Amino acid sequence: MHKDLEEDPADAAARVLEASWTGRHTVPATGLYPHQWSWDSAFVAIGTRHREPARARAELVTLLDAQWPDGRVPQIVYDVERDDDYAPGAGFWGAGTGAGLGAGAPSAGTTATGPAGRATSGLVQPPVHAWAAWLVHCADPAGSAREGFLARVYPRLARWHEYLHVRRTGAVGLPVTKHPWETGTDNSPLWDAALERVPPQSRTPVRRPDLRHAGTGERPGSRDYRRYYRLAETYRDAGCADDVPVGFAMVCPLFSTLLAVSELALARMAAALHDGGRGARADVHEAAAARVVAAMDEHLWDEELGLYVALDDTTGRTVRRATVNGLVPLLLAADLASGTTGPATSGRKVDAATGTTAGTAAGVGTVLATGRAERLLATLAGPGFLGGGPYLPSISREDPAFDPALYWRGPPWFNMSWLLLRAVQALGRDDLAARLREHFAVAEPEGFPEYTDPDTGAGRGTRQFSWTAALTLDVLLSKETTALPNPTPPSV
Ligand code: 9WN
Repeated sequence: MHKDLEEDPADAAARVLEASWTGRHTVPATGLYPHQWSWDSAFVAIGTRHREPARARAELVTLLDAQWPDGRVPQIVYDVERDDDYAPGAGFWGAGTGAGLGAGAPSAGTTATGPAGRATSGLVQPPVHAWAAWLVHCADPAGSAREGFLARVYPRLARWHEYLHVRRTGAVGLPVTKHPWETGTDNSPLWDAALERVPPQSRTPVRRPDLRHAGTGERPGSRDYRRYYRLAETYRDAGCADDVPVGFAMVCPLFSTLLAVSELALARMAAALHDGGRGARADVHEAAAARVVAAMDEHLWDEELGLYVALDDTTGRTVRRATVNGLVPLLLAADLASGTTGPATSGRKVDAATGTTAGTAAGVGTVLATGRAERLLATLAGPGFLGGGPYLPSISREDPAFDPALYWRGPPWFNMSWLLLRAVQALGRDDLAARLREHFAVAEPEGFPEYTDPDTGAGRGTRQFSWTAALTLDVLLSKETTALPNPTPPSV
């Protein structure tokens, strides 16, 4: 576009989202990712709510319509018309044929089944949905009330979390991911050692339509892909039953944090619905969040690295690698609900001035153990992350696997910049917030890329990527300073 006709970045971001809207959901990218992805839709809704709140609500409702009877919210809801454009497709999961898992196969023993009539993957993605639903509600409480949005989504989100707590909770009391695709950070070195144990052979031939849209040096290698297929096949062939070991069972600090934040979002929803006499229980969700945070503090903290790490649930050993996943718990270092819901059942209070946590004083929301917030802030500002270059890399620059081009092994991602931005804003660290905002300044000029170079900010991966556009919109338009704000009062 000619300089004089340059669009406002918020308008440009909104146009990307408009172009990727199918009428029921938003695709992450029209070429590379032509279906509905679970956590992408949550991030998309967080941005869309500012200009099209009804569309943001529809985005989440569409996803939840594909929820499985066992409560899981699937990683991918396929558009069967585009099945050749992404692999593995609906056919891999036996869906779209009317006979497979994702199409509502009859239940046998421990076999899990998908939602009738919907073609989905059997895997899941990080549980950011309840948090997104609360933010969507807060942006337009009147529209939300008119549609009965909270009453509609709350029970489904509660069942999704119950699935994670009951079917996916591992030895240390934290949710376990069964495949790197479930972590959302697929190619992170956190999964390398566990993936090494998976034979790099699959019965299904590996197709790579993704390489039509991104360079081979930016995507996982073919050996990794064969392992991805093998693992997915093993899980699928066990009927996606969670009591059958598949050879990969990883606890991730990012996944766990999002579950805790989302539990607190459910607590806010429960409190709001309770007024309507629906009997939803805020204290149950607050207690669940507190349990997750306590388990993270006990099992995932790495004193030497100064952040949280992953844990291999099969061996019980931690994976001592410094990644952005391990910084995201900083979200739990602030009093998320900002003292506006009912009395707290748990949690340790953060000192607003220093950003540190102190003792076990009751506070609304759940915060990390003493001293952790300070350490995390120091690690974030240190040479591995923001101290080493302009943008927040996906893994520490000091990690031997750091690669500025390869996805999830170095390049900064906008959802990670957004999560950390929300965290430091809540802690009043304007200096770090300004640094993280710089990433969003390159989004529009670079064509809303999937991720960027960590030094130059040049776009990498696919372009017109929906969550990049959505979260840029949120950074430009949101006035919120806490993770779980109050509903916007109606304008007079
Ligand atoms: C597999 C859709 C998804 C994101 C993930 C990202 C990437 C898929 C892939 O794209 O994963 O789910 O094919 O690489 O890693 O976070 O949800 O945008």
